[in-house]
Amino acid sequence: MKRILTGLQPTGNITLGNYIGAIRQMKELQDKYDSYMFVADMHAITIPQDKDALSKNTRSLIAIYLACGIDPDKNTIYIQSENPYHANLSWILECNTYFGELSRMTQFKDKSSKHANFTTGLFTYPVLMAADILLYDADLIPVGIDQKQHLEITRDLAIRFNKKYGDTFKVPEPFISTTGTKIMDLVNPTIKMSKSSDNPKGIIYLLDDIKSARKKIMGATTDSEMIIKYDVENKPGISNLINIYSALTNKSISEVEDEFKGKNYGEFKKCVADEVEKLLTNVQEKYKEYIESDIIDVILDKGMEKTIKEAEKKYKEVKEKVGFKR
Ligand code: ATP
Ligand code: LTN
Repeated sequence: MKRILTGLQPTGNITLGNYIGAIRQMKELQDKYDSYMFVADMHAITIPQDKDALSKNTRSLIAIYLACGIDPDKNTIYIQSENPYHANLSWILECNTYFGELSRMTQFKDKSSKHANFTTGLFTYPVLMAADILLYDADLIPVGIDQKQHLEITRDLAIRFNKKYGDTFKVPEPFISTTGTKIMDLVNPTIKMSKSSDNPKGIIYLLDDIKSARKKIMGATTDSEMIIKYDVENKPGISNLINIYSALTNKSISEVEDEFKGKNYGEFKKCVADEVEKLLTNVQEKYKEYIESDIIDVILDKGMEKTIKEAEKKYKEVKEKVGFKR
């Protein structure tokens, strides 16, 4: 059985973008693949985090996974920082990564430009991500398109290491769905909807109050053309809403365009808001049950034990290959 693996950072409240780009895909694929889903808390601290918020967000993210339908019987669910081998492998990979290739990462350029002072962790972030993946011989990595460049470097590192030290790592493939790869901010549809951005009006959080989520959709920036047509360049707002509707209903872009031919933006937005409401209501009901329950710790202990064992084996192989042995 092929293995899929993905992680989300506990950097804030989970957004509709995170759901559509990553969680939804894992949910759809979990029946057909051996699935690994984790919380990337070590990636989160590449940007300063409040320690109480970090641990609260970590637990909350597990409850969100479960509430969104990630089945603990079909998935190995774990927290990155509970397994020391991620950082250990990352170091060895860092010593096989060029400064120049990390300097080209657009996420690094983007995030470092927003902070007067940024850490070396932010710079080496993609290497830790490569370690997350290569430790477990994952085949497919479901992510939003913003992570594609990090997967390319993961592949390059795996190939480079295999060439230098002999076959060690499986070379993973990105798994990027054809719809909803990048959900945009509702107020400014030319930037990504991101959980750490500071204008909540443009972001639907999965735990948003339903009324306010509907309001955000109804108030989303559009254009004056009054035609429901997918055209990212000239109609970014409408195209974003089409993407959201298409992802939540499993309809293709052209099916959505046909469905709303001749309708006005108000009618279209109301239908998008209905779909968002359905999703949020369902997720929030389940979230309430999980966040209070001890089941989270049972699942995490199991995931930690299993992944430490597996990662230890792979790390030992790597360690010996690079010459860390007596
Ligand atoms: P941050 O703002 O802290 O960078 P984020 O909202 O970008 O967070 P991540 O934790 O970096 O979220 O990403 C988790 C997953 O969600 C990744 O697979 C990423 O590709 C996906 N993702 C994030 N934002 C979007 C979006 N707007 N549209 C589609 N997928 C997204
Ligand atoms: N960098 C990713 C989170 C992440 C990840 C991973 C995703 C960390 N390690 C391994 C897939 C596989 C992000 O910010 N979305």
